[in-house]
Amino acid sequence: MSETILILGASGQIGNELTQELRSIYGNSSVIASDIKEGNEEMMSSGPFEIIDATDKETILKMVKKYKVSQVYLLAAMLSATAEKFPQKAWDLNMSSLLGVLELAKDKHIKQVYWPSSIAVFGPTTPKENTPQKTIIEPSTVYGISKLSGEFWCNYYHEKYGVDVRSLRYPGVISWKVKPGGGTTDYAVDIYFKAVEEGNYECFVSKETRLPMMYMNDAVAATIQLMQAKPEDVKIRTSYNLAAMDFTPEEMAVEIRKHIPNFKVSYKPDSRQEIADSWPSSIDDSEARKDWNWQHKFNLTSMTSDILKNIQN
Ligand code: VAH
Repeated sequence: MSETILILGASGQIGNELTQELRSIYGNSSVIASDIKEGNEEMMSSGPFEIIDATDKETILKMVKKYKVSQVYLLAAMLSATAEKFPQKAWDLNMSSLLGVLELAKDKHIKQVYWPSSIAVFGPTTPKENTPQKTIIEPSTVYGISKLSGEFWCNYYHEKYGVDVRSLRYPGVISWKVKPGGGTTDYAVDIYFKAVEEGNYECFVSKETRLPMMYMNDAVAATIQLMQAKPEDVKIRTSYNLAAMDFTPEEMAVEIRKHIPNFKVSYKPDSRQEIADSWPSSIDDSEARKDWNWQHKFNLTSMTSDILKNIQN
């Protein structure tokens, strides 16, 4: 049976690249992109686009019926740093959008749901090294609280109503096509652009801040691989730990200097340092590798050369 996919939040950092990859697999006309604002030229010109607010369940249902949608990818969310500035708005956007889509699946309007969680579910009491799938989860950020709640709503709708909802705890995701908005890990994107454009970067977290990170290519591949896995292989219905690498801004600078020798970094930690300090420094994703054969492809060296090559072109 052919799939028709609706992406909510398609203009965002991950939504944009998921849209392109899904269109290359399922066909441009089978992947409807949507957001509250239009996306980049590549996305807008390659297939159908609708203006949809992810919290507007009625409009989502109308579009599901209009396009006979079978799968919804819900990428719309307010990220960690912005969520600390607008807690109630973040909670409303992140939670009502998820509950609305889960209800559509429960009422059989759609067959499958993808919803991203994050390593932000973990808090300062979580073991920091090789954080296991099941461990202490006491988030200290609004974003982390919304992701923790969302994970257990997903599990509830799966257990109680048989909803086929699947989720990944993304690490910091690094890309060059569409910049992220309002994240704590955004420094790991900004640093590449500033290295090319200005030859120096003022980093808003300390040089020894170690965080789990992943290249966008791997994050998109993992997402689609999970959604295409056999239902019986998806054994975790809260959200899977997902990992590729972990590094500090200083290790990034050393890698960048292999391409831009005089690149300089200064450090001026701001309020995002406290958020970063509450998160793990590395993740154990052995369940994902065991249950549905997850395997990352990019490390800091190969990601850095790929990003700089694309930005400099
Ligand atoms: C953020 N990029 O910084 C997101 C992500 C693990 C971090 O959830 O908020």
